[in-house]
Amino acid sequence: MGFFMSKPEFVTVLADKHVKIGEDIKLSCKANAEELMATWEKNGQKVDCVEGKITMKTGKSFDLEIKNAEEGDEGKYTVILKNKRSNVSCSAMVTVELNEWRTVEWNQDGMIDALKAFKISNEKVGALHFLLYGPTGAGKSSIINTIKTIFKGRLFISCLAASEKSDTSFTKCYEKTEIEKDGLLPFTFHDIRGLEKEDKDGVHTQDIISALKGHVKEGYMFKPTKLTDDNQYYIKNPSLNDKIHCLVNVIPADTISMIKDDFIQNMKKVREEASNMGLPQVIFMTRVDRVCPRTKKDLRSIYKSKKIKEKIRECSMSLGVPMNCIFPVWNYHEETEIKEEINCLMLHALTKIVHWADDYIVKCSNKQTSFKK
Ligand SMILES: Nc1nc2c(ncn2[C@@H]2O[C@H](COP(=O)(O)OP(=O)(O)OP(=O)(O)O)[C@@H](O)[C@H]2O)c(=O)[nH]1
Ligand SMILES: [Mg+2]
Repeated sequence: MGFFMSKPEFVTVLADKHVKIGEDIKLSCKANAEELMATWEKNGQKVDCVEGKITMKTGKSFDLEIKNAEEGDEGKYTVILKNKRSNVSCSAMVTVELNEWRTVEWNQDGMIDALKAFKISNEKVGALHFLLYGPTGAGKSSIINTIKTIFKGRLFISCLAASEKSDTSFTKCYEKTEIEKDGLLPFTFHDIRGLEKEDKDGVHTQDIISALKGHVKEGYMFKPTKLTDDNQYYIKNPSLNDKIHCLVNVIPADTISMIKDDFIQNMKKVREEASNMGLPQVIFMTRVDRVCPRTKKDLRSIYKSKKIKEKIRECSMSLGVPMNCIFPVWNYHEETEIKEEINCLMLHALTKIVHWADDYIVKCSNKQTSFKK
C-alpha cells in the first residue's frame, strides 16, 4: 500500500492573516493525498493543542484555529504534511493588530495653529532650541525638511538629505534652522552627526555636550578635536538663549541593531550629561516605513502595529530611554505630494517636545531667580 501512495501536494495553501486583538485566527489548507499527518509550527517551533485556545483539524482540510488572538500569536506559521512517501510544507504570516496604544490627531490644522500661537513661558528666551543628534544617515536633515514642509505647505528640501549610500553630506558648521510660517515660529533645530569609530568627520562627543550647555557659538566648524575654552567660538558664560532646550536623538528604525556599539556608548554619554542637566530628551525613530509594511500602506494605523511597538521597545532598551519618550516618525523622502498623515505624525511629536522644552525653560528660569535672591 505504502508503495502506491501518492506524494502529498497542496491543492490550496495557507493565506496570510491579519486579525485584531481578541479575534480568532483560522489557518487552512487542502492537500490531495491520503493518510497525511499534519504538524504545525510557529516561527520554527512546534505548536501543540491547548484546550480552549488552539485546535487542529485533519480531514478534507488541515486547519489550525487560535481563539482570542493575543500579541504573542503574531508570527510565521508553517504546516508540514507528511506521509510515508514524502512531505510538503507551506507557510503564512499572521499579524495581530493591537488596540491603538497612543492616539494621534489625524487632522493637522489644530496642531499647526497651536504651534503657531505657542508662546514661550520666559519671554527673554527668543526660541526653543532642539538638537538633533544621531548617526550618519539617521534622517536628521530629513526631519528638518519634513517640519519645514509642514509649515510651508509644500515640499521643502533645503537641508540636503543624503542619498542612500552617501556619507559625505554632513554639515560641519554649527548652525540653526529656523521654521517659518507667516513669520518665524519660536523654535529652531541644530543638526549634528555624532562620532563613529574610524570616523574623521563626526563630532567629538564632548563638543555635543558643550553644545547642549550653550558653549558653542553659531558658525563654529566642528573638528574631530574638541572645542577648547580659549577658542573664539567658545561661549564661556552661556545664557538660557544659547543653550539647547531638548535633545532629540535620531535613530533609524530599520538599522537599530546595526548601530555600532561605540556610537551607542557615545550616545549614552551624551544622554547621561543631559540627564544631569535635567534636559528633556527624546528619540525620533525614523524610517518606520522600512520596518512595517502595514504602516507603510496605512500610516494612520502606526500605533496598532506590533512591529513598530517592538522597534520602540528595542530603541528603549539599547538607549535606556522610556518608551513614552520615543516617537516613530515618517520623513518625506520619496513623496512628491504633501500627505496629511505624515504631517500629523510629526506634529504630534513636535507638539510634545515643544512643551517639554518649555518646561525645561521654566525650570531653568526658576533656578536662576531663586539663585539671585
Ligand atoms: N524610507 C525612509 N527613508 C528615509 C526617512 N527619513 C530619511 N530617509 C532617507 O534616509 C537617508 C538619510 O537621511 P538624511 O536625512 O540625509 O540623514 P542624516 O541623519 O541627515 O545623515 P547625515 O547628514 O549624513 O548625518 C536619505 O536617503 C533619506 O531619504 C524615512 O522616514 N523613511
Ligand atoms: Mg544630514
